[in-house]
Amino acid sequence: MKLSLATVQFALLFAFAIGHEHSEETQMPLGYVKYPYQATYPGDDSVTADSIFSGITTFARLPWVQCLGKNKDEGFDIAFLGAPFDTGTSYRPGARFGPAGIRAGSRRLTLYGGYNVPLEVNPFLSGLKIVDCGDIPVTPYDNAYAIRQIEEGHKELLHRKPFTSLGNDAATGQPLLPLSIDGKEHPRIITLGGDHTIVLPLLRSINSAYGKISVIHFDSHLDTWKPSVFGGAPSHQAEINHGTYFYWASQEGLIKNGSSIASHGAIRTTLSGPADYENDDASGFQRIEAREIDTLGTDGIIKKIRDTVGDTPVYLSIDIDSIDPAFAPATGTPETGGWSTRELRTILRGLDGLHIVSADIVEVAPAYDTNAELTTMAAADVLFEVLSVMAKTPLGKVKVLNATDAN
Ligand SMILES: [Mn+2]
Repeated sequence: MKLSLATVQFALLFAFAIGHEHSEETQMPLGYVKYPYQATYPGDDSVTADSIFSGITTFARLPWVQCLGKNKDEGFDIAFLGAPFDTGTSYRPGARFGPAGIRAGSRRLTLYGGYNVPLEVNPFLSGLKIVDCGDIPVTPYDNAYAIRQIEEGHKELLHRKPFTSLGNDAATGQPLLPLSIDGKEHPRIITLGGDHTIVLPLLRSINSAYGKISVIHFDSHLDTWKPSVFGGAPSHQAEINHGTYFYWASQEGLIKNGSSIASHGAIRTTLSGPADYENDDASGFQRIEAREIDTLGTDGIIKKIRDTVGDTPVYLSIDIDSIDPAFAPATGTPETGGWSTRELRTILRGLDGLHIVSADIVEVAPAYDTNAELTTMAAADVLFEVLSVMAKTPLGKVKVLNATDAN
């Protein structure tokens, strides 16, 4: 039987309706979280306290929209969406609490208004409708089912008409055309993981709109491992985990392959042997080792990434373990010798101008964090850079009349 998200939702709604006939009437209004920060008094158009440190937590205090539930017709331009899945983890579990942790780490993002000084943009005031869609319902009991839930939840949002249409190119005044293969405009989704397995269903969803996609992948690990190498694969389901999802994505033709188009950054894992790199090559990736930052600097790293992906539409996946555990200890498989939070943020800002169609941050496992919320704060700030880059560059291009016009 095909398990559709709609079926799951219907079942959940039905179960809920039996026990709570008047839930719609008694539930507090959902749209009360204001941006920008606005202190209000009881009765002054608010139902509860709404400040940086109180109220219900959404990413960066953005409005919560039940995109997969009662607000399924509401359009948006960029959505934050949780995928609380961690049953594909090889070492430390706990990333199912990543979405909630990252939201908590993001509370202060808009305290001063959210203007990004180096990128010269305030994504929250860029005219785009940016929302927090809450989490995809994900079962912790059945990985195959959960992976289907993540794909269908993401796909449902990805194929929603954006709130803001593309309009015209700021430089030329010519109309912007979508970058998708279906010719339609799509909103952008920033997924809060979850362990890295979620990228397989996310790329399946992305494929439905963009076809084979370039990938920029920041991680200390390859994640293109063959199932026989990573985990031993006692069953087919066990073959799909947070160390093999890129192998499968490559096998399924989801990634632009064989054309030097996908890029790993911050690699520093140990290997089963040099053959792991040969397998990684076969999956279509170019590697940037974490230690290259000592010789190339952040500018050199940025250049390597941009030379690899060119101006193709790109999906961005960030494992928090690309950052050194000194700065981001709360993760599933920590590796020392990583980049600082500052270095990763600088490199992400270096992607300014690229067409990032969607993104994720994964492997944030808050149970291992410090009391100072180092990791969840780092994750939120990293996403602030991603959001800023997205807000600056619309997902469209002007029509190229001949080959010499292309760049
Ligand atoms: Mn990793």
